[in-house]
Amino acid sequence: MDHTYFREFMTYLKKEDKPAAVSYALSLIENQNVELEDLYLNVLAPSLIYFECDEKDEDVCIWKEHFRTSIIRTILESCYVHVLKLTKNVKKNGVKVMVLTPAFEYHEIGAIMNTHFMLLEGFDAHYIGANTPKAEILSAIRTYHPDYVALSVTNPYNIVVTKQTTDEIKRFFPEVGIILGGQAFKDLSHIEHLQYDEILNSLEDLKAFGKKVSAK
Ligand code: B12
Repeated sequence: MDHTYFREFMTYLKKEDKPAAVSYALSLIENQNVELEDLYLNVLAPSLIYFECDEKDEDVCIWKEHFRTSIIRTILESCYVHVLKLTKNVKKNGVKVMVLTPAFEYHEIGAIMNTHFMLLEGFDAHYIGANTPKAEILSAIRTYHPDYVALSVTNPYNIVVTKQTTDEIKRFFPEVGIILGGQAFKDLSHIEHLQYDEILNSLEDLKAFGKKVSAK
Protein backbone atom coordinates (compact mmCIF):
# COMPACT_ATOMS: atom_id res chain seq x y z
CA MET A 1 0.00 0.00 0.00
CA ASP A 2 1.10 3.55 -0.75
CA HIS A 3 2.40 5.06 2.55
CA THR A 4 1.36 8.55 1.48
CA TYR A 5 -2.20 7.55 2.49
CA PHE A 6 -1.05 6.85 6.05
CA ARG A 7 0.99 10.06 6.19
CA GLU A 8 -1.88 12.21 4.96
CA PHE A 9 -4.31 10.54 7.38
CA MET A 10 -1.88 11.28 10.25
CA THR A 11 -1.78 14.99 9.42
CA TYR A 12 -5.54 15.17 10.11
CA LEU A 13 -5.31 13.04 13.25
CA LYS A 14 -2.47 15.12 14.69
CA LYS A 15 -4.65 18.22 14.33
CA GLU A 16 -7.59 16.31 15.90
CA ASP A 17 -9.55 17.20 12.76
CA LYS A 18 -12.23 14.52 12.99
CA PRO A 19 -14.29 15.61 9.92
CA ALA A 20 -11.19 15.59 7.70
CA ALA A 21 -9.82 12.29 9.10
CA VAL A 22 -13.15 10.44 8.74
CA SER A 23 -13.85 11.87 5.26
CA TYR A 24 -10.34 11.04 4.07
CA ALA A 25 -10.39 7.43 5.35
CA LEU A 26 -13.82 6.78 3.82
CA SER A 27 -12.78 8.36 0.51
CA LEU A 28 -9.87 5.89 0.29
CA ILE A 29 -12.40 3.04 0.36
CA GLU A 30 -15.03 4.72 -1.83
CA ASN A 31 -12.46 5.63 -4.50
CA GLN A 32 -10.95 2.12 -4.24
CA ASN A 33 -7.49 3.48 -3.42
CA VAL A 34 -7.07 0.79 -0.77
CA GLU A 35 -8.75 -2.48 0.22
CA LEU A 36 -10.67 -2.45 3.49
CA GLU A 37 -8.10 -4.78 5.13
CA ASP A 38 -5.30 -2.42 4.09
CA LEU A 39 -7.11 0.59 5.50
CA TYR A 40 -7.60 -1.17 8.83
CA LEU A 41 -4.16 -2.76 9.19
CA ASN A 42 -1.91 -0.19 7.49
CA VAL A 43 -3.65 3.12 8.21
CA LEU A 44 -6.01 2.88 11.20
CA ALA A 45 -4.18 0.33 13.43
CA PRO A 46 -0.73 1.99 13.26
CA SER A 47 -2.27 5.40 13.96
CA LEU A 48 -3.21 3.97 17.39
CA ILE A 49 -0.44 1.47 18.06
CA TYR A 50 2.27 4.10 17.46
CA PHE A 51 0.36 6.89 19.18
CA GLU A 52 2.86 9.43 20.50
CA CYS A 53 2.09 12.43 22.63
CA ASP A 54 4.43 15.43 22.74
CA GLU A 55 2.54 17.17 25.53
CA LYS A 56 4.21 17.48 28.94
CA ASP A 57 0.89 17.29 30.73
CA GLU A 58 -0.15 13.62 30.99
CA ASP A 59 -3.84 14.49 31.35
CA VAL A 60 -3.73 16.13 27.92
CA CYS A 61 -2.19 12.96 26.45
CA ILE A 62 -4.95 10.82 27.95
CA TRP A 63 -7.84 12.77 26.43
CA LYS A 64 -5.95 12.99 23.13
CA GLU A 65 -5.67 9.17 23.09
CA HIS A 66 -9.38 8.85 23.89
CA PHE A 67 -10.29 11.33 21.15
CA ARG A 68 -8.12 9.59 18.58
CA THR A 69 -9.73 6.24 19.45
CA SER A 70 -13.17 7.78 19.02
CA ILE A 71 -12.22 9.01 15.53
CA ILE A 72 -11.03 5.51 14.57
CA ARG A 73 -14.19 3.97 16.02
CA THR A 74 -16.36 6.32 13.92
CA ILE A 75 -14.47 5.25 10.79
CA LEU A 76 -14.91 1.57 11.64
CA GLU A 77 -18.63 1.96 12.28
CA SER A 78 -18.99 3.85 8.97
CA CYS A 79 -17.09 1.08 7.18
CA TYR A 80 -19.62 -1.51 8.40
CA VAL A 81 -21.96 -0.50 5.57
CA HIS A 82 -19.13 -1.14 3.14
CA VAL A 83 -18.44 -4.52 4.79
CA LEU A 84 -22.10 -5.47 4.27
CA LYS A 85 -21.84 -4.60 0.55
CA LEU A 86 -18.69 -6.68 0.17
CA THR A 87 -20.13 -9.71 1.99
CA LYS A 88 -22.88 -10.00 -0.64
CA ASN A 89 -20.24 -11.66 -2.85
CA VAL A 90 -18.71 -13.76 -0.08
CA LYS A 91 -19.57 -17.46 0.31
CA LYS A 92 -20.92 -18.00 3.83
CA ASN A 93 -19.36 -20.81 5.89
CA GLY A 94 -22.30 -21.16 8.33
CA VAL A 95 -20.07 -20.67 11.38
CA LYS A 96 -21.43 -18.24 13.98
CA VAL A 97 -18.89 -16.29 16.04
CA MET A 98 -19.56 -13.99 18.98
CA VAL A 99 -16.72 -11.48 19.38
CA LEU A 100 -16.16 -9.53 22.61
CA THR A 101 -13.66 -8.35 25.15
CA PRO A 102 -13.99 -9.79 28.66
CA ALA A 103 -14.66 -7.87 31.87
CA PHE A 104 -12.13 -5.07 32.59
CA GLU A 105 -10.80 -5.10 29.02
CA TYR A 106 -11.65 -1.75 27.39
CA HIS A 107 -9.45 -2.06 24.29
CA GLU A 108 -11.98 -2.92 21.60
CA ILE A 109 -10.66 -1.63 18.28
CA GLY A 110 -8.95 -4.94 17.42
CA ALA A 111 -12.16 -6.83 18.26
CA ILE A 112 -14.26 -4.60 15.98
CA MET A 113 -11.76 -4.85 13.11
CA ASN A 114 -11.59 -8.62 13.36
CA THR A 115 -15.38 -8.93 13.44
CA HIS A 116 -15.39 -7.18 10.05
CA PHE A 117 -12.58 -9.43 8.80
CA MET A 118 -14.57 -12.49 9.89
CA LEU A 119 -17.63 -11.27 7.97
CA LEU A 120 -15.44 -10.84 4.89
CA GLU A 121 -14.19 -14.43 5.34
CA GLY A 122 -17.78 -15.73 5.33
CA PHE A 123 -18.32 -16.10 9.08
CA ASP A 124 -21.60 -15.06 10.68
CA ALA A 125 -19.77 -12.75 13.13
CA HIS A 126 -21.26 -10.46 15.78
CA TYR A 127 -19.42 -7.96 17.94
CA ILE A 128 -21.11 -7.98 21.35
CA GLY A 129 -19.09 -5.28 23.09
CA ALA A 130 -16.18 -4.44 25.37
CA ASN A 131 -15.78 -5.07 29.09
CA THR A 132 -18.37 -7.89 29.01
CA PRO A 133 -18.97 -9.57 32.39
CA LYS A 134 -18.80 -13.36 32.58
CA ALA A 135 -22.53 -13.73 33.40
CA GLU A 136 -23.52 -11.71 30.31
CA ILE A 137 -21.23 -13.77 28.10
CA LEU A 138 -22.88 -16.99 29.33
CA SER A 139 -26.33 -15.47 28.82
CA ALA A 140 -25.44 -14.39 25.27
CA ILE A 141 -24.18 -17.91 24.46
CA ARG A 142 -27.45 -19.37 25.78
CA THR A 143 -29.46 -17.01 23.52
CA TYR A 144 -27.31 -16.75 20.39
CA HIS A 145 -25.96 -20.35 20.23
CA PRO A 146 -22.65 -19.37 18.63
CA ASP A 147 -20.23 -22.02 17.34
CA TYR A 148 -17.32 -19.96 18.70
CA VAL A 149 -16.74 -17.18 21.19
CA ALA A 150 -13.77 -14.96 20.24
CA LEU A 151 -12.16 -13.10 23.14
CA SER A 152 -9.96 -10.13 22.32
CA VAL A 153 -7.54 -9.33 25.15
CA THR A 154 -4.91 -6.57 25.14
CA ASN A 155 -3.79 -6.11 28.70
CA PRO A 156 -1.91 -9.13 30.15
CA TYR A 157 -3.47 -8.32 33.56
CA ASN A 158 -6.76 -9.47 32.05
CA ILE A 159 -5.47 -13.01 31.48
CA VAL A 160 -6.83 -13.92 34.93
CA VAL A 161 -10.38 -12.84 34.06
CA THR A 162 -9.96 -14.50 30.66
CA LYS A 163 -9.12 -17.79 32.38
CA GLN A 164 -12.19 -17.52 34.63
CA THR A 165 -14.34 -16.74 31.59
CA THR A 166 -13.01 -19.52 29.36
CA ASP A 167 -13.28 -22.06 32.22
CA GLU A 168 -16.95 -21.15 32.71
CA ILE A 169 -17.69 -21.28 28.98
CA LYS A 170 -16.18 -24.76 28.72
CA ARG A 171 -17.93 -25.88 31.91
CA PHE A 172 -21.44 -24.89 30.79
CA PHE A 173 -21.04 -25.06 26.99
CA PRO A 174 -18.30 -27.59 26.16
CA GLU A 175 -19.52 -27.68 22.54
CA VAL A 176 -18.72 -23.97 22.01
CA GLY A 177 -15.24 -23.29 20.62
CA ILE A 178 -13.03 -20.55 22.05
CA ILE A 179 -10.90 -18.25 19.90
CA LEU A 180 -8.28 -16.03 21.53
CA GLY A 181 -6.78 -12.95 19.87
CA GLY A 182 -5.04 -9.72 20.81
CA GLN A 183 -1.78 -8.34 22.15
CA ALA A 184 -2.01 -10.22 25.48
CA PHE A 185 -1.42 -13.53 23.69
CA LYS A 186 1.76 -12.49 21.89
CA ASP A 187 3.62 -14.03 24.83
CA LEU A 188 2.59 -17.68 24.66
CA SER A 189 3.53 -18.33 28.29
CA HIS A 190 0.36 -16.37 29.14
CA ILE A 191 -1.89 -19.03 27.65
CA GLU A 192 -0.47 -22.18 29.21
CA HIS A 193 -3.34 -22.58 31.67
CA LEU A 194 -6.15 -21.35 29.45
CA GLN A 195 -8.76 -23.52 27.75
CA TYR A 196 -9.12 -22.52 24.10
CA ASP A 197 -9.51 -24.00 20.63
CA GLU A 198 -7.80 -21.43 18.39
CA ILE A 199 -5.34 -18.63 18.89
CA LEU A 200 -5.37 -16.15 16.02
CA ASN A 201 -2.83 -13.37 15.92
CA SER A 202 -3.16 -12.00 12.42
CA LEU A 203 -5.39 -11.73 9.38
CA GLU A 204 -3.41 -14.61 7.84
CA ASP A 205 -4.26 -16.79 10.88
CA LEU A 206 -7.91 -15.83 10.51
CA LYS A 207 -7.96 -16.64 6.79
CA ALA A 208 -6.34 -20.05 7.49
CA PHE A 209 -8.96 -20.73 10.18
CA GLY A 210 -11.70 -19.75 7.70
CA LYS A 211 -10.34 -22.28 5.20
CA LYS A 212 -10.17 -24.97 7.89
CA VAL A 213 -13.81 -24.57 8.96
CA SER A 214 -15.01 -24.34 5.34
CA ALA A 215 -13.29 -27.63 4.53
CA LYS A 216 -15.21 -29.48 7.29
C1 B12 B 1 -6.45 3.21 22.39
C2 B12 B 1 -5.81 2.67 23.64
C3 B12 B 1 -6.56 2.72 24.81
C4 B12 B 1 -8.01 3.18 24.87
C5 B12 B 1 -8.92 2.04 24.34
C6 B12 B 1 -10.27 2.56 23.84
C7 B12 B 1 -11.06 1.59 23.05
N1 B12 B 1 -12.33 1.91 22.91
O1 B12 B 1 -10.59 0.56 22.53
C8 B12 B 1 -8.17 3.51 26.38
C9 B12 B 1 -7.89 4.97 26.57
C10 B12 B 1 -9.52 3.16 27.01
C11 B12 B 1 -7.03 2.70 27.00
C12 B12 B 1 -6.97 2.39 28.35
C13 B12 B 1 -5.89 1.72 28.92
N2 B12 B 1 -4.75 1.36 28.36
CO1 B12 B 1 -4.48 1.45 26.45
N3 B12 B 1 -3.93 1.71 24.73
C14 B12 B 1 -4.49 2.13 23.60
C15 B12 B 1 -3.53 2.10 22.40
C16 B12 B 1 -3.01 3.52 22.17
C17 B12 B 1 -4.12 1.56 21.11
C18 B12 B 1 -4.82 0.19 21.22
C19 B12 B 1 -5.45 -0.15 19.88
O2 B12 B 1 -6.64 0.06 19.66
N4 B12 B 1 -4.63 -0.61 18.91
C20 B12 B 1 -5.07 -0.85 17.54
C21 B12 B 1 -5.60 -2.28 17.41
C22 B12 B 1 -6.08 -2.53 15.97
O3 B12 B 1 -4.53 -3.15 17.69
P1 B12 B 1 -4.73 -4.45 18.58
O4 B12 B 1 -5.70 -4.23 19.64
O5 B12 B 1 -3.41 -4.99 18.93
O6 B12 B 1 -5.44 -5.48 17.56
C23 B12 B 1 -4.70 -6.11 16.53
C24 B12 B 1 -4.22 -7.50 16.91
O7 B12 B 1 -3.84 -7.60 18.26
C25 B12 B 1 -5.34 -8.41 16.52
N5 B12 B 1 -6.45 -8.71 17.43
C26 B12 B 1 -6.92 -8.02 18.48
N6 B12 B 1 -8.00 -8.62 18.99
C27 B12 B 1 -8.25 -9.70 18.24
C28 B12 B 1 -9.26 -10.65 18.31
C29 B12 B 1 -9.31 -11.69 17.38
C30 B12 B 1 -10.40 -12.70 17.46
C31 B12 B 1 -8.31 -11.75 16.36
C32 B12 B 1 -8.38 -12.82 15.32
C33 B12 B 1 -7.26 -10.83 16.31
C34 B12 B 1 -7.26 -9.79 17.24
O8 B12 B 1 -5.90 -7.77 15.38
C35 B12 B 1 -5.70 -6.34 15.40
C36 B12 B 1 -5.19 -5.94 14.03
O9 B12 B 1 -3.94 -6.50 13.77
C37 B12 B 1 -2.42 1.12 22.93
C38 B12 B 1 -1.05 1.32 22.30
C39 B12 B 1 -0.59 0.06 21.59
N7 B12 B 1 0.71 -0.06 21.39
O10 B12 B 1 -1.35 -0.80 21.23
C40 B12 B 1 -2.49 1.34 24.45
C41 B12 B 1 -2.14 0.17 25.42
C42 B12 B 1 -2.69 -1.13 24.86
N8 B12 B 1 -2.82 0.53 26.65
C43 B12 B 1 -2.12 0.24 27.67
C44 B12 B 1 -2.53 0.50 29.01
C45 B12 B 1 -1.50 0.21 30.10
C46 B12 B 1 -3.81 1.01 29.30
C47 B12 B 1 -4.39 1.33 30.69
C48 B12 B 1 -4.05 0.33 31.80
C49 B12 B 1 -3.94 2.76 31.02
C50 B12 B 1 -4.32 3.25 32.39
N9 B12 B 1 -3.32 3.36 33.24
O11 B12 B 1 -5.49 3.49 32.64
C51 B12 B 1 -5.91 1.38 30.40
C52 B12 B 1 -6.55 -0.02 30.60
C53 B12 B 1 -8.00 0.00 30.29
C54 B12 B 1 -8.60 -1.39 30.42
N10 B12 B 1 -9.08 -1.72 31.60
O12 B12 B 1 -8.63 -2.14 29.46
C55 B12 B 1 -0.78 -0.42 27.31
C56 B12 B 1 -0.82 -1.92 27.56
C57 B12 B 1 0.53 -2.37 28.08
C58 B12 B 1 0.53 -3.83 28.37
N11 B12 B 1 0.83 -4.63 27.38
O13 B12 B 1 0.27 -4.17 29.46
C59 B12 B 1 -0.60 0.03 25.81
C60 B12 B 1 0.19 -0.95 24.95
C61 B12 B 1 0.07 1.44 25.85
C62 B12 B 1 1.52 1.36 26.31
N12 B12 B 1 2.47 1.38 25.39
O14 B12 B 1 1.79 1.27 27.46
N13 B12 B 1 -6.12 2.38 26.09
